[in-house]
Amino acid sequence: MKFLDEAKVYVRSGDGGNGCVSFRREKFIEFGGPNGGDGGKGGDVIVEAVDGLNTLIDYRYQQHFRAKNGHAGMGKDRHGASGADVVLKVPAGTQVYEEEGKTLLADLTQVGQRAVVARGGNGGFGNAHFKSSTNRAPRHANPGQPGEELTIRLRLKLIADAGIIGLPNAGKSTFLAAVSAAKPKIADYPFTTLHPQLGVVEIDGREFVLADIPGLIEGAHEGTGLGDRFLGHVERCRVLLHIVDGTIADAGLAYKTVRAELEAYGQGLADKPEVVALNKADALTPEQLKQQSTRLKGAAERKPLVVSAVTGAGVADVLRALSRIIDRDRARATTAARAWHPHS
Ligand SMILES: Nc1nc2c(ncn2[C@@H]2O[C@H](COP(=O)(O)OP(=O)(O)OP(=O)(O)O)[C@@H](O)[C@H]2O)c(=O)[nH]1
Ligand SMILES: [Mg+2]
Repeated sequence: MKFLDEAKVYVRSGDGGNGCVSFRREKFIEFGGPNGGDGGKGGDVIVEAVDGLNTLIDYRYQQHFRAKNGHAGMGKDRHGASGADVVLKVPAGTQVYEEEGKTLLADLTQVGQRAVVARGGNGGFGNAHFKSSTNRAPRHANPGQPGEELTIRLRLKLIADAGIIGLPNAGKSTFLAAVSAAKPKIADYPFTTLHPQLGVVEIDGREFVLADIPGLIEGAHEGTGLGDRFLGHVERCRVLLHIVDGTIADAGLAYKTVRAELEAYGQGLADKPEVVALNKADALTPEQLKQQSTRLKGAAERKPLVVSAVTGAGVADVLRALSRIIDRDRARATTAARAWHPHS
């Protein structure tokens, strides 16, 4: 299933800085003691779940991440500075696996959660550390410890915010392709889409994930066509985009057919907020458009948005309507989560 976003990245934590061998050398002080400082710790590689990210797309472009090395210790008991950490920002819901993808290293389910995936090497002790009653002038220091290097696999199970439903050939995939970088297969025959597709949509500076699923036909809940099993992928969506083809005989009937399948499927799908769009407006005469719009309005009990997925007309209004509902729902979900975890 294409509902997974994956990235493989190479990470390396910083080496620890070396400890220093040094002795006090001052006028009038004979046999100055050891004063070599410790090396600083190497930086860690950290993966952190942050707000406002939906995909792992950034990791397609940058795949190497190194934390900084710790600095070496110096004379006069000066310790080396620690190396800076490097933080990989990922969306909540990202899992970190070792290279083979079998061992789970971290599961970042909530914004703010962090996990160290490669620990920086410890700095070496300087010779001041080794001073003792029996050895007042130690001439050795420890080297810093090397950092760790490994390849990790980031995995994000994308959860669509909005799901497109409609009869086969309605233009669902065309719509997804028009508003995102997704490249679904589009063709002039039913059941072109055999697997759900996802795209990330941006409108007015906000992002959301839109899913395109195979078309539904009458009897889908009994297995007709591709059946309704793909509806499982939109069960967790915050809103549905119902696309109706304006070039078919009766747009109102098309709407009702799909709604009946939603009802039959259950799982609360029929109760989700819905944005209704009459598509292929470019292929209709003004009279046809008016007629179909009226039929659809009668069936949906609200005025549909009119669009053309091919020319792009009206598409932005649909995205805004979806985005508004999604934002409202996200805000509600956040409030509910706070009430549930009052101290997080
Ligand atoms: N004129 C016109 N044609 C469109 C428009 N949107 C889609 N089409 C055409 O309608 C046909 C079906 O489009 P798809 O996007 O594959 O339809 P779908 O709903 O994804 O179909 P399935 O995956 O089979 O369920 C293609 O030939 C598209 O070019 C539109 O706005 N105007
Ligand atoms: Mg399709």
